[in-house]
Amino acid sequence: MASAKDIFKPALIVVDVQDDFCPPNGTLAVPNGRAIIPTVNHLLTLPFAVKIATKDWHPRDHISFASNHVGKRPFVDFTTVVNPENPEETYETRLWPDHCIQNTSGAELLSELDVRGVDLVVEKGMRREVEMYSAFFDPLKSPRACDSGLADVLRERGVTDVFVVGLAFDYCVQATAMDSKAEGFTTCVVREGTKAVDEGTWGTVETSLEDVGVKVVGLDGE
Ligand code: VGL
Ligand code: ZN
Repeated sequence: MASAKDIFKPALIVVDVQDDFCPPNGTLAVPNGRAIIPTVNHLLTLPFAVKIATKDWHPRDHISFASNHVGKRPFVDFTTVVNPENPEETYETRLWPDHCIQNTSGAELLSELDVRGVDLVVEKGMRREVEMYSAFFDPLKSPRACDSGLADVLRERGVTDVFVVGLAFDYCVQATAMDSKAEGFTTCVVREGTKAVDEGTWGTVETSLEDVGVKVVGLDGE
């Protein structure tokens, strides 16, 4: 007899497969970002209980853009963010070139992405004053500034397992997979379906994912 333990209801989360994250024209192009497309489109044909695409969706004055800070350079400098509700809580966030500005062409999902398979698009990063790599929550702890509602969507649909792909492995994919696991979903990142901003950090990122119980698996399951 089937028990609750046998239930397997997988969800697919396709993180930030947007023009600005892809060569050749993306303002924050992830090296070889387009190489993930065949894998992602293949996964989008499979019978997941729900398939979600996320979009980084920033206002023009977003805190993560180096251009909004005098004398700061993208990819190199960081800025400190203070939690207005809890001034003791701060975090450092890396500064980026302007990217994924709401309603610009760079913020669109890649035209090669087979969006017919996508059930729901989740936007994130709309609040000017907080960085939000994860598709679930911003990094502030008390109180959180943003909850995209994604965890509730997955729970409402009875999802047990979450498969994460997209861009970039070392930022939004990692943060999304970690929050997914912390929300109680069995979570895997599919290796062929993601690329890193900094390929050199792959091993460190994989170790930090595995330390919290997120598996990084190949399409062959290994
Ligand atoms: C991302 C940097 C800034 C990502 C988003 O999607 O990984 N990285 N914003
Ligand atoms: Zn961003």
